[in-house]
Amino acid sequence: MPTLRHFSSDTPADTLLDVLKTDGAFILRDAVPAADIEALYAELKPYIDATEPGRDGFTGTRTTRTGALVARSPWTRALIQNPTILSLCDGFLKPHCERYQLHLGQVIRIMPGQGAQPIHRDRWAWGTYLKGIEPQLNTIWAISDFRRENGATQVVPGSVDWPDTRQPEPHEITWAEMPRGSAIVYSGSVFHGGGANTSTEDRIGLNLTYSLGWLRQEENQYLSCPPEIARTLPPELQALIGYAMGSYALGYYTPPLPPGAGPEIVPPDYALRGDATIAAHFGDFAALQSISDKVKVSAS
Ligand SMILES: O=C(O)CCC(=O)C(=O)O
Repeated sequence: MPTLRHFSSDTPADTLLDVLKTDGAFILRDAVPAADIEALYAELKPYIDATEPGRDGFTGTRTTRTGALVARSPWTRALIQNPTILSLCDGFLKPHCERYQLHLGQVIRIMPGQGAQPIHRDRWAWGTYLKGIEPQLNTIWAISDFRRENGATQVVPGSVDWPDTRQPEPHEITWAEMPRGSAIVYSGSVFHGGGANTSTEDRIGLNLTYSLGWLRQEENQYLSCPPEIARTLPPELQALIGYAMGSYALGYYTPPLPPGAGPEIVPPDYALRGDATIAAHFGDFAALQSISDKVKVSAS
């Protein structure tokens, strides 16, 4: 059986990035103290308990998926900005975009009796159109211990370059066994899936994923965390969930006001601050300049 490598949070980012690129996944061990995981779970439990299971074999009829975590859970907000994970996003995603973004936040509770989820790639959220680029970096934080019997994630190390049509043989699959407070970090290209829960306890994981800022987010953050809640968040988190331009022209909007009552073209964070003095504009001129430099077209 293949294995996943385990690392502590103080491992150099370059080492972790190399493993992410070759193995497609690793375990970040004991990255969050037990007391913080307790507090996070206490905050989320009422929402988890009230969530109905999925309706099909992929989402899992004995699995619940709970979202809107940025809006609902201050502890999750901290985890989204975990410095080790953000430095990995810097190395893995930032070379391919002006800005990366939160793609989704979801508590996945695999209950006793749930069978194994079909093995898949998370990047298939965008179909199979994207080629030759890594669009996504993912985490599942262990809120309960992850054991093979309770549904630890199935992973196929080294499958990042496989054709989309290849399915793993049983001997190519391993399980992301880890104590609570650890996380599996995996690329959008690695084959994986939820494990079967043959135990009598729930397996609870917090799935936080990040994607290139020019791609559509899987969880629509503008609806899960609308401006009235987003405006209470720190600016870095506002930008991470999407209240910032994704590039020079990506993500602007026009406040739908009467003629002359407001600016015509503003970045999305205008919805949070409503700065009446803001001049109508797309994004940062530097973002335009960086595109023009690459394609050798004059921006002036
Ligand atoms: O919960 C897990 O272990 C993995 C879930 C997963 O891969 C998915 O739902 O796409």
